[in-house]
Amino acid sequence: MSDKSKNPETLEKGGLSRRSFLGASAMTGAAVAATAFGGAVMTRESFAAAAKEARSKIEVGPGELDEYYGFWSGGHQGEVRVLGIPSMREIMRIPVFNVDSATGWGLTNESKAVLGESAKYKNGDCHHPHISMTDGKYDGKYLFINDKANTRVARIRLDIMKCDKILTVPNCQAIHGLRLQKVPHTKYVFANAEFVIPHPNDGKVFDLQDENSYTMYNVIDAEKMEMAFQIIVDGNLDNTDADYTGRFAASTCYNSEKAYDLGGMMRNERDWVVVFDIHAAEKAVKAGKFITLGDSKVPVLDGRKKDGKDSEFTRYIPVPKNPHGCNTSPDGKYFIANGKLSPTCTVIAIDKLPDLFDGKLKDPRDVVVAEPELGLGPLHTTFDGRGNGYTTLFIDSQLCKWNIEDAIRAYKGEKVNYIRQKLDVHYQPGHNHASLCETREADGKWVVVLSKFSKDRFLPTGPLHPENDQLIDISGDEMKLMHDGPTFAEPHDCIMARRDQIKTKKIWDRNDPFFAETVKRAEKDGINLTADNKVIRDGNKVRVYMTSMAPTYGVNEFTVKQGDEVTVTITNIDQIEDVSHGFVMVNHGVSMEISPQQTSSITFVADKPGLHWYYCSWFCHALHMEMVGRMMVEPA
Ligand code: K7E
Ligand code: CUA
Ligand code: CA
Repeated sequence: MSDKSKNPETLEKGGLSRRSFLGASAMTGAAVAATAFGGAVMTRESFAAAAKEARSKIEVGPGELDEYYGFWSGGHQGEVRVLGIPSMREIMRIPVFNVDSATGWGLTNESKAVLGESAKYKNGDCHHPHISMTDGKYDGKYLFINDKANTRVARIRLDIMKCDKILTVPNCQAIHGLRLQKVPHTKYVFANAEFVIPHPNDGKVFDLQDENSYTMYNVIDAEKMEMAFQIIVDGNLDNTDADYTGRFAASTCYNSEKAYDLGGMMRNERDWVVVFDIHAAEKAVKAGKFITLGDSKVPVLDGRKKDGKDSEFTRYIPVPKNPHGCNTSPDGKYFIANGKLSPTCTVIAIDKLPDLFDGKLKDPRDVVVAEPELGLGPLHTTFDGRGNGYTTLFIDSQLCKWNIEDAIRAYKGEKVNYIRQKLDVHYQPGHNHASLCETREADGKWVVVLSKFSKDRFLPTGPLHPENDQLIDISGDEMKLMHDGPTFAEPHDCIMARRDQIKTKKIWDRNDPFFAETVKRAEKDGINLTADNKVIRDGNKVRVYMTSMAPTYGVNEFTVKQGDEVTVTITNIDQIEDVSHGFVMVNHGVSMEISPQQTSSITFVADKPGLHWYYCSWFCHALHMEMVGRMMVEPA
């Protein structure tokens, strides 16, 4: 460890006092410099010593299970990944906004039904995975995640680890920040639409300063996965989080300028955090005080200031400058906005918010109780449940541990050093996430830091590098780097839950709603899916029903006419855990997974005459290679 990482004083002299704010050229300049010179680096000896100790702590031997589930966003790759902590082993991938060849996600009828209209998009960009909660603790039921690229929110059922609902958020562009209501339970998903657009967006107005150009805060019914309501805001929206009373949520805004270019977005020294009074918004919706936009029936509330006056459900708290992350401390006391272009974090006291909404506090800055200087480029803060925050410093390539109550004392003018430690991370960290940190049960054991640059940490892979997710032990007074974990583009964020909080099924339930529509269709055809092997002709539509049991399909050959639309429906009647089958029709772009007791179906056109083999793609048996069949296509 370098001296710099141990002694905040040194950094104070060498770093922070350089400037209190970064301008456009400084921000880009500093980022480039840090990238080019590799940021701060540990010596080889100190790293080797640390690594030795680390190995004993993170060792999860063959056959042993990890302590925590980690759910990683797959970024612009579009999936969710499941890791074990502390081993950082990848356990599973859950396709969501991408197309996946192994499971047939985006190819099967069941997954296309989940994707709905948006099945036409083959890409996604997910950032923020969050687990549903009851009374401020993970209940293990769902995981929600945003898609910035195509303005969607997805829900994953954690009992089967499959995506079961996708909602395209109307009237908006680019869902970025996403968090869940924590208390009394996750009734709502809160989703920030990032970009300001004209309303209606019909090509007649392009001016972002127009009063009908705005973006909205989106409140989604988590159980129905339907829009509950939307709130128009001033400026734009970046990240969000909710409190532990169920009343408030807060979002950062970096583009209060409503600018369209870099210089414009950095013009103001302060942007803001917008706080939403969810209860007041619900009341306004109930009272019918909303508008609707275009064909959409979603209630829309106006949360903008009018003639300098606040709406009944929003307050704007000025904070420096282009803030990014928004994080609620697990004691429920504070919203913390991360300054990005300011070296500070702004600490907002949630118990002062009722007075701000009631008008007892006149100046919105009165709810700010601390604004500690932490280092260059603070992006996200996480917590250990012992009163400390851990903030990623993008430009400094460090994780800064600081004490929240000491920062509050310093803000009042006391001479206290609130910085506990700075640890080099490799390199340019975005999000960080501590175990259970979004709940009352934050246990202060592990932090994962998601670094954007890996540079020299792994065997080279050509111009495109992996990210580097570092595991840090925070259980003691000192943070200790334990493990580098290369990941593919780009886990913006992750979440960790205790392994006992996630309960999964070993095999499918035959009544599972995931394939209930397919079962209904089969019943209409008079098919008993677990027993029948049958080909049904319906004009130029052919429906092939078959079972699978290692190592055979119930139907080993069928004949169709060139141009027929063929739907193959397979029910895996194996009852044995882990015996998944696949179905691939060669040269037809057809592939799917059929796990024990699951029914899967896929539809394609038999457009080529001749013999076409199909085979099982999931290795299921010593005779797996022999698990095949033939489709005979007669020329039209
Ligand atoms: Cu900071 Cu999308 Cu949460 Cu990336 S976001 S880092
Ligand atoms: Cu069935 Cu491989
Ligand atoms: Ca700004």
